[in-house]
Amino acid sequence: MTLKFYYHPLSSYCHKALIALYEHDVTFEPVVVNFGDEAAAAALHALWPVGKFPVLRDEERGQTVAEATVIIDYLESFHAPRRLVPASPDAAWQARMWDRFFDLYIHDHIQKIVGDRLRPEGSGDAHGVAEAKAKLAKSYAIFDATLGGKTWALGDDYSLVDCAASPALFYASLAVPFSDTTPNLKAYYQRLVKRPSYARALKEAEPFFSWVPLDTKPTLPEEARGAS
Ligand SMILES: N[C@@H](CCC(=O)N[C@@H](CS)C(=O)NCC(=O)O)C(=O)O
Repeated sequence: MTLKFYYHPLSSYCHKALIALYEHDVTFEPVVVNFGDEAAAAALHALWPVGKFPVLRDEERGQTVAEATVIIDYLESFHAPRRLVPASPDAAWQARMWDRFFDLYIHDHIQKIVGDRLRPEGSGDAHGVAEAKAKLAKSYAIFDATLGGKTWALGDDYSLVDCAASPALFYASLAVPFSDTTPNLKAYYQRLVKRPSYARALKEAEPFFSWVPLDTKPTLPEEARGAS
């Protein structure tokens, strides 16, 4: 098989790229990396010394591709028939901007909160966590206003931004639940978890949900039950 996807079913940034693989219905070999397994972690580092996943290895083209957004771009350039990054220049820069928004202003904040729970006893950063939670609430409000009545982040077509938004919102909402002040966001989230590509990724993550180091553990959303 020419494409190998290094990931873990629970990892949020891996979900982002996995959604695109499922959206495109691309054939690939899943390689589950458990960081607790030294050999598996070393194999990932050998491919991508940064040591983070997702990583895509294209054996046929001899390329190693890291960073979820870049993997999505790469799939579109070489392996996928349809576009998750819109072709029109105006829609394309908006897709890029909101992709950055979800990574930097939602996803990274929930990573900060989760990361804090993994720190050794006594070395937590309570101030940083409180700040991250406040920033999440602010980002929710910003996106709720931007989204308005649109079905997907950019309008009628499911895009890169929706791939980014799905895991970011899934995990962020465990730490900072959506409130009635962001009804557009709440309804959008329900559409995201029902999308077959994300419902499938969530179903595959479900056996690992108890590993999430937050007080509120994830549960498979009702909308994602029955996904295959
Ligand atoms: N900017 C990267 C972020 C990737 C990332 O943070 N991956 C996490 C899992 S969600 C990871 O590999 N964590 C392990 C580590 O940092 O050691 C992307 O967009 O792909």
